[in-house]
Amino acid sequence: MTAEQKTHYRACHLCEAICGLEIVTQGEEVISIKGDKNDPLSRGHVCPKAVALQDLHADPDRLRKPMKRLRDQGDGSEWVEISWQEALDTTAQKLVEIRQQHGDNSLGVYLGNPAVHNYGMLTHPPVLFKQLKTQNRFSATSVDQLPHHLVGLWFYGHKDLITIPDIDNTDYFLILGGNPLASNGSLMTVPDVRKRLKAIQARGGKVVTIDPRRSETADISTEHHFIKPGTDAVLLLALLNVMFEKGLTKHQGYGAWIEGVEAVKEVVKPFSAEIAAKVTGMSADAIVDIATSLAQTEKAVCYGRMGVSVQAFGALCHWAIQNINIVAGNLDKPGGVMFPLPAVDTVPNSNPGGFARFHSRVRGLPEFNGELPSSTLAEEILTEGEGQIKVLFTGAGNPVLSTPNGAQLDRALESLEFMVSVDPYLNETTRHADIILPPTSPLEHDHYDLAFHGLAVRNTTRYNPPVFDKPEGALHDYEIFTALGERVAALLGNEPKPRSEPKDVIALGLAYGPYGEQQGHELGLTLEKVSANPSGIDLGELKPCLPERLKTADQKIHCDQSLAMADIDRLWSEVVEPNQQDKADNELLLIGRRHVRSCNSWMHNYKRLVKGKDRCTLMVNPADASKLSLQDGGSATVTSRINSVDVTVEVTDELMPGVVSLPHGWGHNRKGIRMAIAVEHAGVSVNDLTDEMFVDKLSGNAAVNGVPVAITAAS
Ligand SMILES: Nc1nc2c(c(=O)[nH]1)N[C@H]1C(S)=C(S)[C@@H](COP(=O)(O)OP(=O)(O)OC[C@H]3O[C@@H](n4cnc5c(=O)[nH]c(N)nc54)[C@H](O)[C@@H]3O)O[C@H]1N2
Ligand SMILES: Nc1nc2c(c(=O)[nH]1)N[C@H]1C(S)=C(S)[C@@H](COP(=O)(O)OP(=O)(O)OC[C@H]3O[C@@H](n4cnc5c(=O)[nH]c(N)nc54)[C@H](O)[C@@H]3O)O[C@H]1N2
Ligand code: SF4
Ligand SMILES: [Mo]
Repeated sequence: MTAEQKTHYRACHLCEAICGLEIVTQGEEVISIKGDKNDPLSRGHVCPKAVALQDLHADPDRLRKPMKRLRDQGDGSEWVEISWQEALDTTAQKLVEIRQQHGDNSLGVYLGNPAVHNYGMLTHPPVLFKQLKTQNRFSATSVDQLPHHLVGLWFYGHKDLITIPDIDNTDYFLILGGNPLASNGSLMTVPDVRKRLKAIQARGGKVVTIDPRRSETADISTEHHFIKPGTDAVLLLALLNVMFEKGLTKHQGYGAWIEGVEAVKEVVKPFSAEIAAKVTGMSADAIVDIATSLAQTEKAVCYGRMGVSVQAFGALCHWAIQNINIVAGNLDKPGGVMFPLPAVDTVPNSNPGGFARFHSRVRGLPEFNGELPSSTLAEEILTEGEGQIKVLFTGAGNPVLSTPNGAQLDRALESLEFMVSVDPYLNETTRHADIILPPTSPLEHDHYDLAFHGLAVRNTTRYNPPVFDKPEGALHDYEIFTALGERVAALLGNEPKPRSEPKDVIALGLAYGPYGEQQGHELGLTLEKVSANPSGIDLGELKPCLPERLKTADQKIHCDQSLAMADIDRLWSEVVEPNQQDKADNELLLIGRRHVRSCNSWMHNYKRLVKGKDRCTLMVNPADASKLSLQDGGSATVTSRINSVDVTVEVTDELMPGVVSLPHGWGHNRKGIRMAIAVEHAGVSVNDLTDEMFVDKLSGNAAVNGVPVAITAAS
């Protein structure tokens, strides 16, 4: 007898767009995955990755049982399956033992990006880590959106108060260093961004993209300007200066809760459109036009993402972006940048974050929100002395491929006394673990987007139960944290702190949230009510909420953040008037890129996503290719301060002269990886070239864009 077909509704957790899916299953099998037309946010949109969810679920390489590495046998790369009991007991024992021997900070923790897409990995890690406090905490945040959190804290008083473009109402959308057509949007949860960008143009508005590459987004923009990588801060300060000089400012309309604009006006004075033109490679006319348009278009947005966040002036760029939106009167206004109000609002009751309360042991980089920059992880493992990391916990992270100088980290991990990874794959990072604890497949647990509803261009909410039953004996990510927490508590003689299931946390969050039953809101949301609407519930457009929602101590916004303003000197000396002698003649600047069929380092094991043309290529402009005698399809050696790597060349005028681009997340050709398809499509890791010493000195965030490299033709 064949099993009956069932239709399930669930949001896709693979990227920030959180598209609604309609998934048909039969028995243990997924029959089809389509867009859910009734999802009020995604309206039926999906990208090619959604269908690969079934490949992820069925992947024979996905680990189902805990694994132990036989470190002392042969070359140390043999693994055996062990019981959960043994895996959890050994892990808890080692964590406690090594930490007792070497001190609190001998424990390092790295949590990666998928943790944010899997709500049990947001609610439950504290069950373990509240007992194992350490200053050596790291995450993908410091190779990503750290500057956004920092300006959230500075301007609005909470790291999670992040301004989001009101894309559906704006008439002028300036995008710096973001390529939502490939990424499906970031710090802007925006399914079907293409349609929404086209709609801006259809209503007579403009989309202006500033990017060293004519990206897929640039291609459908009204205007695109090339910019020399790493010079955006100069452009942004010039935009501010032009607005002040032309008397186009509108911040006066907000009232007394905006302070410090005069000081901003003073510090940006040296940044004329002409100077910015010279430094960035844009024309002065274009710069004046953009500044004027931002200020004079009734509804306008200035938005910056990876290209301006993960570069040497990431924090300064985002300080300037906040000020541009404020000075142009576009903050907290329909069609400008707004704050979503999610159904489970974590802002009121969560830690607002803090900055530079302590510093990394070896290099003295600042913490943010209790985490140190990931660029310092390897040196904290390799440098002897009090506080050296001896035991590492990774969860949903692949820092060997994702963080600068991954090659160094790859070596460092082998020197640890013990490493444990909560991860479904044996990959470049987890191959160094002593124990891998694999969680259930995403389709085997329920789903609520605790993070991304709070970053979305429209307020909506949805909760979905698991598509498949949990296999016998398997554990969800959150259960792994709970089981470890209980064991560690027993070993330390602490009372275990039980935490209710993630679902119960959400139930409370919904009922007491801004649309909740307990708040007397007309929608009266409860988990029950949300569950009864599996395609999600529309909560309406983003609405103005300032100054009421400000979390700053005095309920005001202070635009003149002194740490950012002090960083302008560094910008001047390193970017406006750099010492030309420091620059090699044949220097090019390396940047990253994303492709819609990929997702960071871990979605290359599914045939349907990796088939076709090689995507891990070094894009080079034709003029540079000819100067360097590089052939399209040929091979080149790329050399940075730290390393040399051979890559396949793709000659294209998409890139501006002097700039080359290589995507990240590749480089699967390492020994002992158990991802057969990924290994066949290995590519090279750009983070074997990026430099752990090249960081935004203000925030400590990595700088993976604008890395100086030299290139020669390889045989
Ligand atoms: N398909 C796919 N989607 C993804 C991901 C993925 O790997 N694949 N990853 C997800 C994650 S974790 C994130 S954080 C988001 C990121 O989302 P985005 O920020 O939209 O992603 P990128 O494609 O990296 O876009 C960065 C753009 O910045 C440009 N750039 C590089 N350097 C500079 C510079 O110095 N100045 C300027 N102005 N531009 C520069 C690049 O050419 C590129 O077009 O995407 C998410 N979505
Ligand atoms: N050069 C360069 N480097 C970059 C970037 C860039 O643009 N250029 N982008 C940066 C950005 S934005 C980010 S976010 C980081 C990402 O950095 P990381 O988060 O470190 O890396 P990922 O590739 O996302 O690796 C995710 C890991 O989580 C595992 N995983 C997947 N799903 C689950 C799950 O449900 N549970 C558990 N426990 N594990 C799971 C995967 O098997 C994989 O090992 O990379 C950064 N690195
Ligand atoms: S755009 Fe993102 S959320 Fe939507 S289907 Fe693709 S991977 Fe999933
Ligand atoms: Mo990211």
